[in-house]
Amino acid sequence: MPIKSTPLKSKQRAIPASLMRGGTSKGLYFAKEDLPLNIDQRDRVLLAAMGSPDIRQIDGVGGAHPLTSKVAIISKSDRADADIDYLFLQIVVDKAEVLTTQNCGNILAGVGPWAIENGLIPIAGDITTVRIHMVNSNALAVAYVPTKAGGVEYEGTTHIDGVPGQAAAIPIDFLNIAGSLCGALLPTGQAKTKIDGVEATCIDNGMPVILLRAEDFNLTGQEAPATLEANNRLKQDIETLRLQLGEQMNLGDVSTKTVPKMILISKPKAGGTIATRSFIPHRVHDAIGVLAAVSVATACMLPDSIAQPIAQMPPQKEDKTEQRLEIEHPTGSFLVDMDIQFENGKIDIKRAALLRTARTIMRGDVYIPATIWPK
Ligand code: NQM
Repeated sequence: MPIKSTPLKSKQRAIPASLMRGGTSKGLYFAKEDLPLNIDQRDRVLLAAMGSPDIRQIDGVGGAHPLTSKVAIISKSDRADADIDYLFLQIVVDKAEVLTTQNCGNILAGVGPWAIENGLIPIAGDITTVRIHMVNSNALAVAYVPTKAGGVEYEGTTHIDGVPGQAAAIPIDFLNIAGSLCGALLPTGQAKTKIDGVEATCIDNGMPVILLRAEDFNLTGQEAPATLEANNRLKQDIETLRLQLGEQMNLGDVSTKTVPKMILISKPKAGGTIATRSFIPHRVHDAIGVLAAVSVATACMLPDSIAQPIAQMPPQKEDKTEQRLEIEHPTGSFLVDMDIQFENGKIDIKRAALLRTARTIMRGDVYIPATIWPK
């Protein structure tokens, strides 16, 4: 006999939520009004929903990895230039910490579909445009969500590396993301910074990242994430540089922050622009973050960065302003369209655009013990 869905007579607290894949990440998406207003209480609720702190997140829906322990909180925006506000929260797997410093461009990919499916944005033809205010970095993104047959269309023919199969493309444009958290595109004031005898490029075009040459650490740059994660000496050296450069990037003490990300760069091996291995900042990404890829692509175009001599730049497109850069990562590559103009020594970033896919996996209530947020 089929099991009928009946209201749960539970003493737990039920909170409406969707479990979604956004790009190569996964997490819970909430309406702001469904969570406590008080931030400490909100964070306790999110930790319980995900099952943190616990390396297996066994008592919650978190996937025991930073890329699957993420939350989006969404509401209507009061801004004239945005339809919705999106706050990203990283739920630390093994610590009782909820971090809001960084933004996440992968979870962002699910925000437009969620806003449409939950009635915040009306469908507007075959493609519904959603203007998103990214609260963490106070920057704007525009997502073009396929909505052909009166609902969000998830099936399609776009493959993104790091996700099996194909899905409907969600093109995303980023508008004013330079200096998103550091206040400047080149927060150390230069495209190349020397520290402890190593040259680095510190850049923030949507995500603060520090680029380092893989060869400076006696690596090829093609190592598997697990090999890099097992190299304790390397992780220590990279963290020492991160703590020092984090201060220089106007991020203060970054010992408990997830930014800046540390990215080892090397010559491309698969016909792309540059090869990467990203520490985010302690686990190694199986692919690369969206805004991290935009920051790397930007560095490849900057004279004097350590990335430019390594990058194999693609030919310019016909309109002569935009270039498509292919950022290689452990499970494939990531395409970023960049339009950067240089005038009188000034860098003018006109546009960064890319494609993601997303999918609603489950929708309903996530349950937490009532003692955490009494009814
Ligand atoms: O850089 C992982 C991810 C991210 C962040 C991380 C991201 C971005 O892959 O915009 O998407 O760097 O922590 O989801």
